[in-house]
Amino acid sequence: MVPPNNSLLKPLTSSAKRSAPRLQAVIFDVDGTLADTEPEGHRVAFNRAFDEFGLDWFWSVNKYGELLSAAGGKERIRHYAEQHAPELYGRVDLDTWVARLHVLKSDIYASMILAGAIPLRPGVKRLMNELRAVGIRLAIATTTTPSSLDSLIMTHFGHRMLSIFDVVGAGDVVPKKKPAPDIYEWVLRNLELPAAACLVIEDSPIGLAAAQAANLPTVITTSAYTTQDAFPGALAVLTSLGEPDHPSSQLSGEPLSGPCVTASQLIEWHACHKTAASFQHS
Ligand code: XBP
Ligand code: MG
Repeated sequence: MVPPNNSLLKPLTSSAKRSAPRLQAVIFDVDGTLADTEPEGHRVAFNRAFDEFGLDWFWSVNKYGELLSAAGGKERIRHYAEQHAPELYGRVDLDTWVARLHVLKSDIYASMILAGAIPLRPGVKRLMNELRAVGIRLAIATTTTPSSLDSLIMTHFGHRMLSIFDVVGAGDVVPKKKPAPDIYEWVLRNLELPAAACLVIEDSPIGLAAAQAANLPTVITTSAYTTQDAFPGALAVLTSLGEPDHPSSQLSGEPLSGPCVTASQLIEWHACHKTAASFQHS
């Protein structure tokens, strides 16, 4: 753990100091939040896997947007088979068949990511470095497969995911995927922190619902598929985390006080969270 460096923090307002517990961990979603992986990453990998599997399935950009209502790759394949391929959905070995197809898709996806197909979103690496520098722990809560996340982190940080994140909740560690709160509750248990001491960064309504159901204050950075969505109850909604030379635009919620989301901005928002007082007893 990197020791706190309080010189990097701006002073909190007096109301912020009074109202909330200290921010101790930031929990990041992956797809759409760390990187815009869905339209040109996961979707393309699914289509290549279908091709290699001899399926005539093709998920267009628009169709894939609809299919994102089924969180998780295996769940998405099952959902599509149920609607479009009843003969496959009726197989007695459906679970094994879906798992094999999904392993193939995940291998294709990892190769694409390791080849640098998808950049991190603006501000992600900067904010993570800032948070670690002030002693705030990092964690992951995602529906995506652990090997897919590890490829993304290796590619952009040059380290395995567990050297950056204290806790990684990914894939099938919980049976019920987002919008169920289970993955966030699993991460909180493993961080050994109450929800009140944490803050989430998400990109989708499904992710926001999962975090809110676990009582976690949530900042949204909208992604390719979620720019038109509503995010009621989010702490702040922005177009990205931004960089000093690539400013974020605020869409709603707590005001952003500079061009980009910094560690001190997250601390300030977290401290001002209006339901923080009730969280103190959770
Ligand atoms: C988004 C998802 C993922 C990916 C595919 O996850 O629903 O399932 O689309 O990943 P999140 P896998 O926003 O929670 O990161 O194929 O590896 O399941
Ligand atoms: Mg997401």
